[in-house]
Amino acid sequence: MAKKGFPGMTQLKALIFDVDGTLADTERDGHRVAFNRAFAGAGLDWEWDVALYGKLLAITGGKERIRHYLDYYNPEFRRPAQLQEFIAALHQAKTRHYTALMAAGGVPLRSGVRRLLTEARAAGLRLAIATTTTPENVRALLENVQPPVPLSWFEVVAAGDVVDAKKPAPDIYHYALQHLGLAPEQCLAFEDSGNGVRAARAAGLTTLITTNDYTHDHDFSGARLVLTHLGEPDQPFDVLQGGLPVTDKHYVDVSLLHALPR
Ligand code: XBP
Ligand code: MG
Repeated sequence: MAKKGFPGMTQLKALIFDVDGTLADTERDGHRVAFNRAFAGAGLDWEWDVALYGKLLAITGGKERIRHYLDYYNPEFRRPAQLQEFIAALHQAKTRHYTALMAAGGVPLRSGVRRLLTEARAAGLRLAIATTTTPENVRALLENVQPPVPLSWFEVVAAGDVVDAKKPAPDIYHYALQHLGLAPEQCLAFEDSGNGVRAARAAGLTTLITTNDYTHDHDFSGARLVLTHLGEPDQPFDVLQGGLPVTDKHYVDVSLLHALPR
């Protein structure tokens, strides 16, 4: 079997992408705004500002995040008897607001994402998604970037409640690997957050991080490489942690990924 990278390394077969913060900066101007619109629509005076939302991102998953907010930031709120149903209904409204926001102009893909997806497909690498967000949100993001990215580019879309435990638990990565029929050594994970790298590493995946405004100070120990973004030939990345494989490029392409030790 032809092997790239250094001797003994299993051949790279698939790339598994997180969505929020990794494919696009969806949190501040997408999810956060959608939560606030859902709260207002339900007659609640809750307002998640940019700073508070950064703290709430410690908990992945929208329903889990709302419950955490009530537990730690709004304990005075008089909870309805059916709290779980109340949160689920709020969250459904939030998903409607989020998908409408994407349809109304959306959030662009991050630097280098479209190029890397395109090059990876051309090179025969398989693609998958592993995210805590709701599946409709993944579709809404990809359908509304310009030009749209077909969801069918991703052989497996592992999202939301298909597993019981969300990131930092490894479950969503286990699910993606199982449906790809691959071992973790045959794949690379792309993440943007501390919870994301913990999930991917716990599933045995080598992980490449691209940071953003909400995550640049997270603990990325265990990541193979931490970059500011994937980059483009005219938009080089900065390396924040980890060693680059020998390359004269300062953007992430397929040859760099093959050379990255796993
Ligand atoms: C993303 C999230 C998600 C979204 C909200 O985490 O935490 O919960 O903010 O999505 P990651 P839902 O990028 O680590 O997967 O409201 O649809 O749950
Ligand atoms: Mg993320």
